[in-house]
Amino acid sequence: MERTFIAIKPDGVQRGLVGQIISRFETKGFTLVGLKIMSVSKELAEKHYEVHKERPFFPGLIQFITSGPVVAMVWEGEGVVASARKIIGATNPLSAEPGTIRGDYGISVGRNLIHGSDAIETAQNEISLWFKEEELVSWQPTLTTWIVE
Ligand code: ABT
Ligand code: MG
Repeated sequence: MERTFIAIKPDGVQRGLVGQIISRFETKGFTLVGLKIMSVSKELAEKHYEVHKERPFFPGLIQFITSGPVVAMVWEGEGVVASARKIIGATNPLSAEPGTIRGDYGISVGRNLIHGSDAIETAQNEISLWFKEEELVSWQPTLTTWIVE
């Protein structure tokens, strides 16, 4: 079953949005299979954002993501990678549609609240970077037949 990596960034945690953000994925019908709050080391941050290594915003990005607790999650469900990106909204919260997380709660690209994997392969890499296999729980919600035909 498809899985994606979602992280509530330090701004989302500090602003008390953890519950509301988790609710969006939960009420959509996706299944939570991994969840932890953590301090992100510089090493983990640099690995996670490795593709942006040469970009001018990289140092600020690493500083930001290591500046406070992050809530790391793995969500499961059919089409969850692309759907989660839609729920999250555009990278710049000012361009993100109302109804998306970034569109509803943010105004700045450097404080965009939440991360979601951008492709199935990226998701697999990010899940193994952030979680050990034994931290993930495979389970079948009893509501499944009321959510998936
Ligand atoms: P992430 O989910 O954090 O990866 O964001 P998203 O995939 O929507 O956007 P990308 B392009 O991956 O941005 C990664 C982080 O870099 C920040 N950023 C990006 C800037 O600060 N300035 C820029 O010009 C760009 C392109 C935004 C993202 N996260 N934060 N914080
Ligand atoms: Mg990205």
